[in-house]
Amino acid sequence: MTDTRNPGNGGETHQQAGGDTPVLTTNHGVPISDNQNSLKSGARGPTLLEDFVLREKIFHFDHERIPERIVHARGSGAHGVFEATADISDLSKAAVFKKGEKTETFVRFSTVAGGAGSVDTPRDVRGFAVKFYTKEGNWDLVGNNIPVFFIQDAIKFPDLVHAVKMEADRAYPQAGSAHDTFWDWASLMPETTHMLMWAMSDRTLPRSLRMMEGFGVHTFKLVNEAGQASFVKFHWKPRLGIQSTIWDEALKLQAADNDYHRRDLWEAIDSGDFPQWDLGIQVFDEDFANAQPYDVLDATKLIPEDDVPVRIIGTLTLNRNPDNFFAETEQVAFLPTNIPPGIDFSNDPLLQGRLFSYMDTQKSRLGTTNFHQIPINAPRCPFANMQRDGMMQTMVPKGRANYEPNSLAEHGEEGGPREAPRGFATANAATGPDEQGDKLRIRADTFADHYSQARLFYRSQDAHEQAHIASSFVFELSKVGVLDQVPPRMVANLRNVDEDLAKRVAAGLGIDLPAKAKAAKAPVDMAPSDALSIHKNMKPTLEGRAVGVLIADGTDAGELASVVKAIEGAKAKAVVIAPKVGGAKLSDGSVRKADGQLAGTPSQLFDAVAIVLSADAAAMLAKQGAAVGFVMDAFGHLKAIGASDGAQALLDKAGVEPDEGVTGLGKDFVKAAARRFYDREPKLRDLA
Ligand code: HDE
Repeated sequence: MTDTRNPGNGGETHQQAGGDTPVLTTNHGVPISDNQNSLKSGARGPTLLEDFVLREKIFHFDHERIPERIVHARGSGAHGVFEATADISDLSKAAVFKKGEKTETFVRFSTVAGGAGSVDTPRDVRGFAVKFYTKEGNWDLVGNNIPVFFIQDAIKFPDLVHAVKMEADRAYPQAGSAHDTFWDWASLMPETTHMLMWAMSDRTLPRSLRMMEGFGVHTFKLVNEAGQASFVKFHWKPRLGIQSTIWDEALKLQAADNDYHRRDLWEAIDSGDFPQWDLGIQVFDEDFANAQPYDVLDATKLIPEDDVPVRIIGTLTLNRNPDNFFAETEQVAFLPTNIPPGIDFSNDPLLQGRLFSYMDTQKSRLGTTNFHQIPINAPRCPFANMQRDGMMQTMVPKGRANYEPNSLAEHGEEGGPREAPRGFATANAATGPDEQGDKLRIRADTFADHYSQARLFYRSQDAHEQAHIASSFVFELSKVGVLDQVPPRMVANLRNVDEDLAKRVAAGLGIDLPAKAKAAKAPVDMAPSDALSIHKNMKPTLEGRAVGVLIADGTDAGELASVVKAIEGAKAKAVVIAPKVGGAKLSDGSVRKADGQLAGTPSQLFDAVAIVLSADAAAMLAKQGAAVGFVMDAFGHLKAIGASDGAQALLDKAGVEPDEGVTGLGKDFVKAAARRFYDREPKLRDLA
């Protein structure tokens, strides 16, 4: 039905309730019959204070925002399921690990430094937080896409975050570490060096949230039924392999699509292309821990996979997009303190600080101690205790049993819940030797080596990756403004990592090589580890990726159809781009609608491009910046370019030189499209 009561003046096209369409009401259930006009005294008179419909609507709107997360403000979430695939009952009694057990999950990926409205592709660490709604309560594995952290002790976290976020007086830059205060602080904190190597590598430029690893970072413990504990590190291994963009591409992605990662995740899940990760564990004991040259309680250190291989114990599948961003992704509250029996904390001083922080931050963000009752946070298993009341209490406990012990049941009243026969108290009984001693503000000597693992990381990279790291240091330090002392201080630290790296960064900045910084403990050489390199772990697959297919009037219909078929056959998305979004008239007279307009759909959005043009169209497009840029950037971003014979004029104009990655449109294109051509890079840009 259409509302015609106020013809021509707001309301004439609005649907009214009836049939399946529910009635619009206030928050208190009063029906609203006019949602277009406020209540006035006379048609042109003042609005009346008694208009509770208007007041309630505006009142609620005024309070729609809650404080954003102090870190990790920008995030994307998805529902999923975790299936345990290995029997590790000898290690942990946790129900979530029972072979065959399926556990509902909610995952939130995030950038760290930027605000909620910032872009998806800055150079930044990514959060990888997983909430498992296990039978024995929620387990939150709140990790990152990098296995180590900037600092060793929680007491330094506010300094780190203040330094990296926008500067206090000017409120810029947003979402980036390339500024004075971050590098001032980092260069004074040698313990950041290992994490800085990761942060300056392409790990912080993921191609997709679906193509990055995740790590629990800290050493945790697994506890079995007998109460025996083992140390454990958690790893998420993406089924699609690791893939990163390169810096120039990431910069241009910020312009092309602010929501690049969020959209990619949403669309993949929406189309049934469910992203998957395997959960791996590195398990070791006290003897192994004591034999290492680093401390396993130090979150700036990893355990090389060559020393303790990663054992796969389950698979996470993200299979459902949130119904509502605010209710789920924004309100989800991760707590590292959420662990079920069978998993336990270690004494890592960074982890210990986190155990305090998260509960606290949720109260500030969500406004009430009852945030656990919000559906996305509530356990899926029953929960009951004597905690009562508080703001926004939604549960209605019956009876008088709000204390324990009680004997109310003896009189036939509800006595309420009682202690579990099996739970944390028993799990904690034997989780490693007790550490005791004087009360001290001190850091163990075993935390003193800040450089060996930074060196290990750098030396485990291939030559292209090393060049990217050196160039990132140059770029970031080149953005340090007035603080002249900072770049040399940073390079002085880098001399402890690798002399060649330090020289490259100094040369790139145009500064003299400073004296080596004094190391708290002299670094040692560790055996390079292939697991630390992205390039050594990329999967030569097009699966889950996207290829931009550029067409124009005159494109050969057969060629287009076969290249699209080949791309889709390789489980990738073929996205057709044309100068006009209405499409292009193909050689057979048919019109192929475009998925994107050339001017607004640059090639950085794709993993490879196919240029399917007639000679006339190529000559015409060679005069258009968007078309030339499309091809030039694809080449510059080291992507495969498959081209029809007719496309040559455009390729020439874009400066494309023949190499392994420049192919025709046949099978060799789809094979090439699964790769990046890093060997091309030194010919195209000066890297440090
Ligand atoms: Fe966090 N961190 N963090 N963090 N962190 C937060 O909690 C904090 C650390 C991580 O998608 C906050 O709910 C302290 C390491 C992720 O909702 C806050 C310390 C790692 C997320 C907080 C750390 C992380 C957060 C902000 C040092 C990787 C996003 C909002 C002791 C292992 C979770 C919130 C989401 C969020 C504190 C260090 C990962 C303020 C004090 C190390 C993925 O509580």
